Amino acid sequence: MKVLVIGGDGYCGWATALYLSNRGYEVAILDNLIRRHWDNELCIETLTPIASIQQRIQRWKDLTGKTIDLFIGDINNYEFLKNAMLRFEPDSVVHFGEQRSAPFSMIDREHAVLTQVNNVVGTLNLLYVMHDHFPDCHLVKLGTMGEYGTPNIDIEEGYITIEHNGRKDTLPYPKQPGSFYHLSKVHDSHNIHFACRIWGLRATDLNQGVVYGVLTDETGMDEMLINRLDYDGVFGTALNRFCIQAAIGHPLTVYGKGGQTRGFLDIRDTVRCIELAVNNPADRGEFRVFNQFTELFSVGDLANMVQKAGTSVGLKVEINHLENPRVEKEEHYFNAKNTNLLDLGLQPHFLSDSLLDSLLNFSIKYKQRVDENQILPKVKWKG
Ligand code: NAD
Ligand code: USQ
Repeated sequence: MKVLVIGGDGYCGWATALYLSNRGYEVAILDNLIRRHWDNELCIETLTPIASIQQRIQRWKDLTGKTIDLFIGDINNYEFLKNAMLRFEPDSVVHFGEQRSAPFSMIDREHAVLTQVNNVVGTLNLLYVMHDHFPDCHLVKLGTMGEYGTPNIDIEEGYITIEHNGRKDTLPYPKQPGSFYHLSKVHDSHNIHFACRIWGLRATDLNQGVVYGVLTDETGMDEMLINRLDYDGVFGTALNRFCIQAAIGHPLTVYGKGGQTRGFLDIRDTVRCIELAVNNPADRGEFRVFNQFTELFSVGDLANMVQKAGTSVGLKVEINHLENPRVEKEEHYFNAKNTNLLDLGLQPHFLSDSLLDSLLNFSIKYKQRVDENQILPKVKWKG
């Protein structure tokens, strides 16, 4: 099966491209390398030293004999996207290629507009290429758990059945996202759902939780294949940041009370979930939604777990409660369903088993690369 990985130079995309290639899929990566450019603009760097995409792909070929095709360009450029798709002729497109940081989208008007145009227009272009040239291709789109926000009722997988004034219907689950970035994902979901309804496309929206970890079987094969690991206040995510903070002796940066609860998953489960979605395509006209996370934690729980793991390897880990730069509930109900991927055969990795190996030890290994000035959050939701 031919799988095009859009955003394949990024954190989730690179791990996924190698995993699928290793499992015998014919893989191509499409990426405009804009993430590397944004890092340069913000003067930030991944903790791990990543090679260029060309070097990465060459080393993969040298090690395994497997070829990954490369298309460098922007999916906001319709002609480029169409031509790349026509050349590769994918059976499935896995779409990771978006601006994915909530703080980045909240820097100012320009970054909010950039985020929404990049994400919404890119996805819309993809829907049109599929409609015009690949109506049978399966779109596996990375959405986010944050589309739902933190409602005071259980979160279903995409849809909810509602009874109202004596009538009943199953409707898209209400969305209350917490940033212009998370909103871009909601807009994408609506556009994809609409394209499935009117054109009969097939799509799976993977509402992924926060991903942690850096090691997969493939990226661990060689230093040149190493994945990125962001720890800065813009692109770094909660648990990855806490481990790196623990490694350098920086107090853990819990925002506010720390009761913010989210879904989390190991990057080794991200790649497996993608494979499960690709292998079990949605039907024609179906807009399928899976909640892609394995465990729920509050950020306060995470800080305590990192403190405990750090102490076990001789680190002195302090926890700080900073004034919250975001506008979000800090204590709330959160109970989300995640049975669809488990039913397809996902066997989760659990954080309690992998915190040290997959994350803390990596953080310790590369800690001399940390720029401490990039740790505290600088972007505030209220401007
Ligand atoms: P990333 O920034 O590491 O990778 C995204 C890649 O997409 C980058 O290589 C970037 O250059 C590319 N890209 C962006 N816009 C593009 C465009 N217009 N044309 C071509 N390429 C483009 O991000 P990530 O952490 O790997 O996230 C991948 C996807 O998964 C995103 O859609 C994100 O919203 C989603 N997601 C990520 C997480 C997480 O914790 N990292 C959690 C849930 C969902
Ligand atoms: N947080 C802290 N301290 C930190 C960093 C974050 O307390 O140092 C808190 C935030 O306030 C928030 C929670 O941790 O309540 C999650 O923040 P995050 O930065 O780890 O994740 P988020 O902004 O939600 O975004 C990340 C990815 C995004 C993905 C999303 C999945 O960057 O691409 O869509 O996780 S989810 O959160 O499920 O929507």
